[in-house]
Amino acid sequence: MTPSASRIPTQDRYRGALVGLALGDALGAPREGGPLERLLWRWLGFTPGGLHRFTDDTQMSVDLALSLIRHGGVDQDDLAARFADSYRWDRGYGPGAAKVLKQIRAGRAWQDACLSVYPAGSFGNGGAMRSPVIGLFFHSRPDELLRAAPLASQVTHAHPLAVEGATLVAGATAAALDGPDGSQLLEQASRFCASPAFSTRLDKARHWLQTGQPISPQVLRSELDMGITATTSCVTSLYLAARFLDRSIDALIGFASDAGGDVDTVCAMAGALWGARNGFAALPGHLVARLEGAARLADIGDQLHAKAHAAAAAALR
Ligand code: RVK
Ligand code: MG
Ligand code: MG
Repeated sequence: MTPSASRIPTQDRYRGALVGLALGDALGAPREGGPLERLLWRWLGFTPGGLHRFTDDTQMSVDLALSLIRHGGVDQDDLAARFADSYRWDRGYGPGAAKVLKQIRAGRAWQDACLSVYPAGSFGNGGAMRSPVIGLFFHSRPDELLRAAPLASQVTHAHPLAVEGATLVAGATAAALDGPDGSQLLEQASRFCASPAFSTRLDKARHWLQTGQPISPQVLRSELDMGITATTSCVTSLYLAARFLDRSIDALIGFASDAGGDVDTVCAMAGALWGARNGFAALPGHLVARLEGAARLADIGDQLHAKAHAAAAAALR
C-alpha cells in the first residue's frame, strides 16, 4: 500500500457511513414528532415494495455526494439545483427548507431564496444532517473540510449556527473514519465548534461519557435536546454515536426513539458516525435488506471513497 492509500480509511467505512445515515433516517422517521407525525409516517414510511423509506436527510446527502463526485468540490450552484430538483413534500423536509427549495426550483437565485424565510438564514439542522458526506469526501484534507462544510450548508442554511453545526458534524465524521473510541470521538469533535450552544453541550456529553453516568432518554432530551435546529441536535447525535459505538446501531436508534423529537435527523447523523467507525459489514443485514436504495447508497459510498483516495494521492504528488 502506498503512504497515501494508507491514510484513507477502508471502503467499508465509507459505505457504512452512508448506509448508516440512511438507516438511522429511515428507521427514525416513524418515531419522530407527535402522534400526528407518527401516524403520517406510518403511511409515508414505506415504499410500495415494503422497504423503509428515507427522508430529506438521506436525499440531501445523496445530492451533495453526487455533486462532490461530479465537480471534485463544493459547487454551490450545482448543489442548489440538485437540492431543488430532488425536493418532494413527502420526504419530510423542514418547513423553511421546503419554501427555499420551491423558490429555487421556480427560478429564484439560491443566494436570495436562502435568506427569504429567515433574513439571517435558517439555523435548522438541515445543513448538518447532510454534512457527514463532507467529512467523508475531505477526510484527509482538514483545511479543505473547514472551507467546504460552510459552503455546502450555506446554500439552504446560511445562519452561522447552522454552518457551525455542519462543520462540527463533518469534522466528527472525518474523525470517526479513523476508528476512535467514544471519548476520542468527542474530543476530536470538540475542535470543530466554539459557540457555547455547542461547546457547553459537548462538555456535558464528554463528562457523561467519561463518568459512565446512566443517562436516560428523558435526561438526554431535557439536557442536550432532540430538536430540529443545529444547536439542539448535533451534539445529541455525537453523544449517542459515542455512547453506542461498541453496541448495535439498533440499540442507538431505539434509545433515540425513546427520547423522541427529531429522531430521524439525530439518528441520521449518529448513524453516519456509527457507520463511519464500524463499517458497512457491522450494520445489521436484515435491516439493510429492507432499506430503500441501500445498494445505490453503498455504491455512492464507494465512489466517495475512490475520490477521497485519489485526492489524497494527488495532494502527496
Ligand atoms: C422534522 C427562527 C428558525 C430560524 C431562524 C426554526 C425535518 C424554524 C428534517 C424552522 C430536519 C426550523 C428538520 C427548522 C429541520 C430555523 N429564526 N427560527 N433564523 N432558522 N428556525 O425549516 O431543513 O425533520 O422553526 O430550515 O433545517 O428532517 O422551521 O428546516 O431534521 O428551525 O425538519 O429549520 O429541517 P428549516 P431544516
Ligand atoms: Mg428528515
Ligand atoms: Mg428531521
